[in-house]
Amino acid sequence: MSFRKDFLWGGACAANQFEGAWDVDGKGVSVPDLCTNGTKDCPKSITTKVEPGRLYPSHEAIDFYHHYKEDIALFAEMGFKVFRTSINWTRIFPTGIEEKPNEAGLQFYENVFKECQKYGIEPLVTLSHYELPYGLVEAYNGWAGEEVIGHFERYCHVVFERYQHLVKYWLTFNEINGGTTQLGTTLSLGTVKGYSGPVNGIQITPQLRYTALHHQLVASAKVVAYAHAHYPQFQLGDMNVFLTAYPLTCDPKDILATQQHNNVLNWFCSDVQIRGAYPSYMDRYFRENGIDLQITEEEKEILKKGTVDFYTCSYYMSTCITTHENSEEVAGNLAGGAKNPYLTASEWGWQIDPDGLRYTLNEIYERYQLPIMVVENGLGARDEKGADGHVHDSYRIDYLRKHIEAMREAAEDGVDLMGYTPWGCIDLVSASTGEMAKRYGFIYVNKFDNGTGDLSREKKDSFDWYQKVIRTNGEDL
Ligand code: BGP
Repeated sequence: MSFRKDFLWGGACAANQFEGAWDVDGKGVSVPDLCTNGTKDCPKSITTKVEPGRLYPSHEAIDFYHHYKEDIALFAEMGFKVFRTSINWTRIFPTGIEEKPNEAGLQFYENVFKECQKYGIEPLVTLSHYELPYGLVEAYNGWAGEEVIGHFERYCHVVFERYQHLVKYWLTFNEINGGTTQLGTTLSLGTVKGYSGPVNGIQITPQLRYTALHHQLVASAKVVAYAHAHYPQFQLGDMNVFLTAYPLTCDPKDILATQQHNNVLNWFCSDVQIRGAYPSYMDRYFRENGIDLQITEEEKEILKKGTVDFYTCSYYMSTCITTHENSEEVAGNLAGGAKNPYLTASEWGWQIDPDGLRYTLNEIYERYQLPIMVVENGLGARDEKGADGHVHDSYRIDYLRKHIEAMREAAEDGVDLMGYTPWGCIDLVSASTGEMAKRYGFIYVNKFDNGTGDLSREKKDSFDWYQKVIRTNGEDL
């Protein structure tokens, strides 16, 4: 057994990390546009609130806005069946609050999706990928304000209507479970007004964080139910960052700590979005962390009605959990936790674990019995051009090959896998570092952190390799 015949091979990007053109054609300011180290175009009062010191060239990025035809042609050349991208909410509603959408923004995505259609590429669209309009931060403190739900619904209704004949697959919030962690707060919840303390350890209270996340879960359920009612041809998915965690030792205390860690971080959001209700294990967590969510009966009904059709996640790494002191921590790993002695890590401390992907996919499928798509995976690396002027990224091929092998094993185990979109299929701006230097693409973009580069595109070795993988439906790796 191997991959399904209709397996969706492709790649993934997000508007704020690759489009650039941050203020053209009526686009408003979104949260990531402000993470720019005091760029002159940004209101200074805001940049001091949002991670100053972090270079975030989302303003120009790789200028997909003006290169989309060329880029989609390259994706088509690789044989993409699907292209995951996101709609930047502020192109459609510049502050999030307007009653009427911005036609130029709507037209841009129509052009992009039609370009995909030209090559038979199915768009997979994330409705919100770290792109909250800053107007909604000012007005309501981001997702902490219940009012944002209504604004999100209006935005979704408009794009559903406009793209109903061009887009079938939708994801509501990128890595929604990132909002359970302090780290995910700024970009995913937009609650940048309510924190105090050091900018790199953004502190907002657990109460505020989980309130904001609750509003996202309700908003997601509302638009999923709406889409099911109005557009039966749509398929809607959730999207989680799956940070697989193993017990560091066989001490039962480590096993328990890992279970609890996984419940809150890896399962809570998808349990709500797939099973339609808050899981009981969260009651104790909320009690012990001073979180009091007044969930109304009406909201419970909404959550029950708005469950998704398929499960998606990003998967980059795994980590270990332990109750034992003096274990070695992993540096830079998004998941935190203890170092796994059996794994190597990327330069950024992300522990590379293809077997963990097979394990994780089995766990997810066992729990939900829904089709699964791995919508992000890949190796961030500092690509250097060889003497012949080309990037020979055998390390990336090696990483992807092992993860595709693991997916094939999972399919053999019985997991219903529907597709795979490796992250940053064309080089783009890194979300965690704000740099171009951390590259993931099959396509190299001549753009550098010091602002230089002519934005030209070049194929890396991985381009031809991935083309072959797609052509053989994952047989020839
Ligand atoms: C995920 C995000 C992406 C992406 C990716 C790689 O968490 O959904 O937006 O950036 O991680 O992370 P990074 O860019 O930090 O290397």
